[in-house]
Amino acid sequence: MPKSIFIDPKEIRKPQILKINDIPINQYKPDIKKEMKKYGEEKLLKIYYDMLIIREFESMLNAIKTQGSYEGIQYNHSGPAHLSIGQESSAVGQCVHLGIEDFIFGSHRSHGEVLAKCLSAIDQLDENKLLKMMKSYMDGACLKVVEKEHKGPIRSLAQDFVLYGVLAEIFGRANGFNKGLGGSMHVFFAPFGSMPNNAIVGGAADISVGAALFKRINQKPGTVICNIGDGSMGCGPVWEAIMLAAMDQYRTLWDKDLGGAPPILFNFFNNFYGMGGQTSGETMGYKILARVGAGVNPENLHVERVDGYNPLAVADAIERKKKILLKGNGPVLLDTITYRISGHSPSDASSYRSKEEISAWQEIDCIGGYGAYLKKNRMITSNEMDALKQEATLRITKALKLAVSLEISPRVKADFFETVMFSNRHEDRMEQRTPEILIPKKDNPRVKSLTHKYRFALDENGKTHPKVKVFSYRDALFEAMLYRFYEDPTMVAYGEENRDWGGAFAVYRGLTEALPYHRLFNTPISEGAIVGSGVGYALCGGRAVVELMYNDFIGRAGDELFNQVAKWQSMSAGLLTMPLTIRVSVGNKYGAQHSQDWTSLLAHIPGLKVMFPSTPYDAKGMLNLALHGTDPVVFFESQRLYDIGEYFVPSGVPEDYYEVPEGEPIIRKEGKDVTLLTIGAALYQGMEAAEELEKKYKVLAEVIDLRFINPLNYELIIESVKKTGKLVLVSDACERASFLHTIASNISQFIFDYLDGPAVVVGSRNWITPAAEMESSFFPQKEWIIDAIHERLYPLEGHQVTTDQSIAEQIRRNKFGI
Ligand SMILES: Cc1ncc(C[n+]2csc(CCOP(=O)(O)OP(=O)(O)O)c2C)c(N)n1
Ligand SMILES: [Mg+2]
Repeated sequence: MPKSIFIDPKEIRKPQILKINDIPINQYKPDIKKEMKKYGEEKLLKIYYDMLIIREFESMLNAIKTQGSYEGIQYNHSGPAHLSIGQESSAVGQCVHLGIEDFIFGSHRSHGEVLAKCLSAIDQLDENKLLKMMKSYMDGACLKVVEKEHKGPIRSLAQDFVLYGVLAEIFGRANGFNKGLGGSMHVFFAPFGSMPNNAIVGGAADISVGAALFKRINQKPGTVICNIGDGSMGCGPVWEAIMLAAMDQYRTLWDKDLGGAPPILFNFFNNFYGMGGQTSGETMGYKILARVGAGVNPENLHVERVDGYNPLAVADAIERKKKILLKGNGPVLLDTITYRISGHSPSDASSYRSKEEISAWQEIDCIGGYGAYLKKNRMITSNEMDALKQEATLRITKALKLAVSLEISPRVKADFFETVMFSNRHEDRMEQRTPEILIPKKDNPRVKSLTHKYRFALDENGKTHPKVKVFSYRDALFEAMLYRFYEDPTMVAYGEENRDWGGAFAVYRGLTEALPYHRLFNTPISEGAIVGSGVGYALCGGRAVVELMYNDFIGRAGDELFNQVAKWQSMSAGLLTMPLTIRVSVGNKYGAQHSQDWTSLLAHIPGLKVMFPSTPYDAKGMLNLALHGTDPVVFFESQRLYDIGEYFVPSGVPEDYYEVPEGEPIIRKEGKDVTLLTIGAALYQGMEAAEELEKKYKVLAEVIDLRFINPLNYELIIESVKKTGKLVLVSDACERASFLHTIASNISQFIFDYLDGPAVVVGSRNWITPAAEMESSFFPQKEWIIDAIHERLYPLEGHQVTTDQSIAEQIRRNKFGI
């Protein structure tokens, strides 16, 4: 807690009654005169037309999915299609007051939202600019297809471009907006402000907050709308996102000139169902979703329930809420009521709702209702309506014809995936401007104190310098952070206890003095939102470093790591980059829930770079590397290592900038008899074992510190094992399914003929981590390594085992799942 905010017991303990402000529900009053004045006839008709286009698009997909044909065109689409028939007015109404700079993120049911946002952007853009954007998008691949078939104005061409780009994406084609790598549930078109859509219910929430943070912190125009369903109100990350968005500090502590809270609107398209679970009355207790806003802050999140069946009611709400957001007075919550006439997906038999209910909503259909309103006010005739419907059908038919053809719309080749898993770029700065820093580097108290420290751990006599005088692993991480903050104006770092506390383990001590609040801040204890907002920040083009105190808390950010951080570069076909570093710390001494090494879990996730330095030299060089790249990095650190100095590079940790080459393990001690490979802090047990092997048994172990889990160059390991013929692997991760087994298995396959015996894996026990005093029975010890070599690889002359590392014991443990 910052010292500037005083918690006064006298105030806090006073008896009071908390009053909650009223929450408006469906307060919009249609008034055609006012609406005409505000929008004009052309715009009011365009709203109708956009709704028709979306309805026809979704109806076409429904026909394709259920009957395999539409307007005589046959196609079998095996992928998903979550349709929004019935919800068109809420999507189109939302975009009426949105500019291109306003972003929308969405869910699995977002075809309509993408189309609505793109169609509205087309109306706003100058034709030349529009053409330029279409020409430059994927080198014009998508434009070329629709251009051939098109006559007429550029805006009309742009509509075809959007319909085809979205449909080709849904069908998984190379000309789709994300080259077919996103598909139905992830399609987006960033140039028009339609941002990634998420197949994970509620997944867009924290990402959207990150995008809004990016806008606020970097003074970008526009707002961010997070479109999610009513079902997502039950998702933890959605609540976490709301908490992060509603922090007081934006107004109490951040620089006033910045403009206040991040401009984020959580819009719930409330169709009253999450698949079949009825949210109001069955799976939730709020009765009216809007009520939730009352719990979050004194402004009730400016919450309202809006009639999403009237596009003009939605437009009105967005116009008013946008003003609040732009003034920095957000966040905002909207409960936009709507109804999906279509099933959750085309296979949905609607067994959870009555025919009467569906009919009742069909009777007040949002397109029919709005059409009748226009007709009543003499803006359109029945014939004109028919003509518009026909035009919509023709357009959709044209897009479908192009999208189903494998000749016109091929798929990417399988090896394309290889090229988009990582962006592999190096960017000194994500934007060209001067970083916001408060003091010159040399005036920083920590920088000053570091000048007095020994940058190599040992003195001339080989004795370790006193701890307080040694430049440590923690100091090394600090230097990498500081460097990048002074280079990259977009860089932010945040997480729990990141500011005044100095980072959970004092890595950031000294950063508080150097950086304004908005570049380094504390967050709620919301690991999901910490990581997820990092995703949103990064995919908008900013560099973020987020910290999870203990790697044991990764589970709290599980979806964010598995499905968001790791996947958005490739799901966007490389259109997005992810310069996001997630610092996590492997604990010890704190028992079962704070002392496990989770590297193996992360190793299994495609799309992540995973690093684990074990020396100060590497800590700095590897964090420099991570903070220079454009890929997501999970950066493991060890609490056992924060205090240690550099023991391996005699010239010490350089003061200047340097990077460790990516994916390259390093030899820590040369040897010829056995290769001893370690990950993370296990290096030090490995070194102890190597020394004893040499001293007692004349066995020269070659110790390799893996450093990188992914990507990983096996060459050095291969060379070493070719020389020694023997491989022992050690890490603090639990033995079962440890990443060590992957390396062991790969080496066995790559150079089987060179091996004298099986690769020997020594991991932690498959238990809970015990109390500090008993940790040596859990984490691999020097004795375990030597005993394992003796029992499983080759006998060491005169060796007496003190632990049971035998094969029989391995088999016994597995039998009991331990
Ligand atoms: C985290 C997660 N849980 C479950 C699902 C399966 N699922 C897909 S859509 C859906 C219902 C979502 O309801 P809601 O958020 O109201 O959106 P709607 O489908 O009504 O548009 C469910 C349970 C999922 N995709 N993600
Ligand atoms: Mg729903």
